[in-house]
Formats: sequence, C-alpha cells, structure tokens
Amino acid sequence: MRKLFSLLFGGALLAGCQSNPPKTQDEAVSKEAVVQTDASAQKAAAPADTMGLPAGSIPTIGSPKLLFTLDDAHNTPDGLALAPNGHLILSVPNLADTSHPASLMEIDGTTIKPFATNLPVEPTTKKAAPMDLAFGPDGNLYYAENQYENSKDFKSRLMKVTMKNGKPGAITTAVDNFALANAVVWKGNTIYVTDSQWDLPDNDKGSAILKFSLAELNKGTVHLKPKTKDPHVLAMFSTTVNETGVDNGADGLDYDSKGNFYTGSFGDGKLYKVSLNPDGSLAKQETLTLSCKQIPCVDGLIIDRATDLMYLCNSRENSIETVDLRNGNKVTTLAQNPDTDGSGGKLDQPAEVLLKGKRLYISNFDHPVKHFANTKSDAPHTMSVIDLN
Ligand SMILES: [Ca+2]
Ligand SMILES: [Ca+2]
Ligand SMILES: [Ca+2]
Repeated sequence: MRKLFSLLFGGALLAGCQSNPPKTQDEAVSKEAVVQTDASAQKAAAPADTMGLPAGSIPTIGSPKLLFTLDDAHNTPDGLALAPNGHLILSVPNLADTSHPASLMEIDGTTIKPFATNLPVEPTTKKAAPMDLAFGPDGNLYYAENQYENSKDFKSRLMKVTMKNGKPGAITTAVDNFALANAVVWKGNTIYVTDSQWDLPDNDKGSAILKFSLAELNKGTVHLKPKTKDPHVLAMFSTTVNETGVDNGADGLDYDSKGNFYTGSFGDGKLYKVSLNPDGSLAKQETLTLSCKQIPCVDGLIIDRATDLMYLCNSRENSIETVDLRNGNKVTTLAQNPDTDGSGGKLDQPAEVLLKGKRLYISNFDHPVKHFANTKSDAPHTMSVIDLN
C-alpha cells in the first residue's frame, strides 16, 4: 500500500503543475505590467465584484495571435467546422448585437468570406442563431441553433445545409424543439448534440446530450418532446448555479480515441465523461476529477485524438485550457488574458476552438455575463490562433 502511495505521489510530482514563470524578457515585462495595472484597478473594482473574479486575479499566459478582425455585422463569432476541402466554416450568431442577421462564413487560410447569409429564421423568434456546426457523412453541413436568448420556449433547432459541389444549397430543419442546442459532433452515422437547457418538470437546471442517426434525419424533421426524457436523450446533467447565476449546462462536445464522449458545463465548469455500450446506448457517465487546476466554466472543446489532449474554452476566466485525458486529467493553461477588447489577437471570451494540423483556431465570442473576466462586448470582433509546436 505504501509503495502504491509513493508511486502515485511520485507520478503526481513527475506530472508537475504549471507555475507560469515568464519564459522571455517580453513575457516578463508584460507580466510586470499586468501586475502594476491590476493593482491600481483592484482598488476601484474590488468592492463591486467580491463574489466573482477579483480584479488582478487573471494573469497573462501565452501569446495568441490575431487571425481576423470582423466588422460590426459579424459581432459574435462562435462555431467552427472543418470542411471536406480543408476550409473552415464559422458561425456568426450575432448574439451580442442581434440587429445584424446571423450568417456562416468560410475561412480559407488567411482569407474569410461569406458562406451562407440567408439563414432561415425561426418562425416565431424571426431570428437565426447558428452555434456549433459539423459536416456529416452525407457531405451536408449541420448546425445547432441557440434561440434561448430569443425564447425560453424550446424554439431551438438542428439545421441541415444541403451541399452541392462544395456550395451551400437548401437549408432545412433536421430537428426542432430544442431549448438551447449548442455543440454538435458526428461519429459514424450518428450526430450528437448538446442542449444546454434541457429542463425536466422536476429539474429546471437540466441539460443533456441527445443523439440522432442519419437514417432517422433522412426521413424528415424530428420533433423532440420538451420537458421529457425524450428517446433521443443519451445522458442528462444538472447545473449547480454559482454567483454568475447561469444555469446553462452541457456545452462543448467531442470524443476521445476510445470513443468516449466528453462535455462540459458552462454554468459550473464540471467536465463529464460519457461511455457508450457497443449498441450506442449509455454505459456510464461520470464527472472528471481534474488535477493542477479547477475550471469554473466550460464552453467549446475539441480533443486531439492522436494524444487525447483536450483543448477547451474557459469562457469565464478568458483562457484556453488543455486537459490531458491520459495523464490524470492534468489541466494546463495554454493562453489567458485579463479583460481585453480582443485587439492584437488577445483572448476576448473564447467560445470555440478547432484544431487543424498544429494550428488552434479560436472564436472570441465576447458576450459576457456577470462575474466574467471579460466585462463587455466591444469592437474589434476577432478570431485568434495559437500555433502549437
Ligand atoms: Ca434551465
Ligand atoms: Ca471584442
Ligand atoms: Ca471584450
């Protein structure tokens, strides 16, 4: 037993936790500058935000680079999908300023252009609100919709963009009656979708992962039954509401090299692992125990299945964290900034990440709630990248 303990302890020591010493003179100087700025800011801000993030508590780590500055008509970039031709598709729900219609953009290297601009609005809210998106095995593009900020009455949808010769064609409703459809991922012929507000009659803090087969979607629009454990529900979660007051649950979604799914809660930061039986039904769901650092808020995430390293957006603390799923769920902060407007590629409430080769693409959502490091939606509206080595 003692040997086991010493082995475990030794392992923990070997794994080591981040201490973030400045690596270069520039970094040392900027770290110093942050400390000085925040010390004066703390005097003014501390009394107003004692339950949240004290001013000066957010360090500068890493140096994400600016990829694009978007205009005011594209004020809230969010979901990212890798297209079959290697381009990226970006969703822009414009939730920070809904006077501009939502759209999809296409990214080819360092250029960005409109991809689909006339997204079908939901009939009652009169808005489109695309979030995460992914190409299916049928070659078509599917996007989740977040109508929750427009209506709490289960108006969100999963939409299908029919692709023809690499161009978007008709856009139709694949599934309706979500509360807040958020992330999507295809695995084989099944699409998995998180609903961050899948409440039940006895639990208004509910959220869920739901799943749909391509064969079922091909038969026509699927109508979910709100406030029930609909047959499409794979796993359900419950959010413990903290001082942010946010009860949104399951958000980002991906799977590891063994086919286990992971989602994280936006409201309380819990990370969940969901394992399936060979027939696709739920085998087990568990809350991950993290080492080195706790994460208070999980937005978009992606797993590099070559290494089972997860990259996730810690929206509240304005950072990108990695979670090493093969090494004790060790959390390391890859990049972090205090409150910024996004200038120069600094993080501005990251919401979604996509890994292509060694480049990590980051959408800066910049649409905060209370007690977030990011305090306001502001121009510039930006995409950042981090080149991994
Ligand atoms: Ca709720
Ligand atoms: Ca901004
Ligand atoms: Ca901002």
